[in-house]
Amino acid sequence: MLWLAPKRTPMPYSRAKRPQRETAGHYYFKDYLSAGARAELLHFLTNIHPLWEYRYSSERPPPAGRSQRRLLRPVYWLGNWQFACLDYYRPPRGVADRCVKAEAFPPVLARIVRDVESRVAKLFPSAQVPRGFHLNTCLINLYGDREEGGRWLDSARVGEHRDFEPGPVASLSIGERALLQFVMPHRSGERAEPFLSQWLDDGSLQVFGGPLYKDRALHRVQRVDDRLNLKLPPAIAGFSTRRVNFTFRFVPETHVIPFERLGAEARRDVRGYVEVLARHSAFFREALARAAPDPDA
Ligand SMILES: O=C(O)CCC(=O)C(=O)O
Repeated sequence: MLWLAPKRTPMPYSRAKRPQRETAGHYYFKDYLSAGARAELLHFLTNIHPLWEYRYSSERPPPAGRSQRRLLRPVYWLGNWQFACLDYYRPPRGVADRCVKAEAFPPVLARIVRDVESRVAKLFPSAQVPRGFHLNTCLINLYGDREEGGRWLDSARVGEHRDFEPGPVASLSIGERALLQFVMPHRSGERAEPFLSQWLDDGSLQVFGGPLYKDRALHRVQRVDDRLNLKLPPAIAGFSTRRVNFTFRFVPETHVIPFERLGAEARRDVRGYVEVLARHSAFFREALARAAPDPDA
């Protein structure tokens, strides 16, 4: 019997043309992490206390048309903390009161960052690496299932977005593999076909930058495998982690501000989070001690 392939309906591509697969600007190193570094990272993770932030401040109403929600996953930041309620770092306009000075990288991450920076210097033309480039920011994303009303729901994904920090970004993965996709900007509600899909394996390093991957394209985490029954550290009430991703980014130091020097409104927005962090962190305890007390407390 003749088997006919089903007729394909053409994808409704948006205004932005989908590029052919282009690798300049995207680099993947499958077995990057040594067993020793992996063990050190897992040990480091057992001692952090991530926050499960809300998207907007509880001090101010969400912008028109938006509603308050918790992020899909708990996070921890090193170098500087970009609180969701301060709307992250968005140069050129969104730079003030966005990046709050945070703890330094532990030795294992400092070593990795030195190596990644030397790879970046070799992989990217200097025009794509900003002056003073230094991966001084690390976002630790925890992927897994969250408990809601007695049920466990898979929330291991990230919607399409761009990382606005200037220059290349690098990401290191531990645990179950994740499918990361790059898509071109498109009309909202339209399903965008990826022009590059990359499985991010346990122990892998991905680096991307340049005009296509960093400036024009969006990326998303489409899904995370669930095959190995992993429960990665740290222990978090109501959350079970099967993948951890560390992304390294560059924020110019002039835009990183200590908690105590935040504007009054931003300080009010994040004070509760800093108080929670201070329960386990001398760094944030000292930041709180230097800040003027909350006048309403
Ligand atoms: O988890 C990943 O691999 C990507 C995370 C990501 O897209 C981000 O932190 O901006």
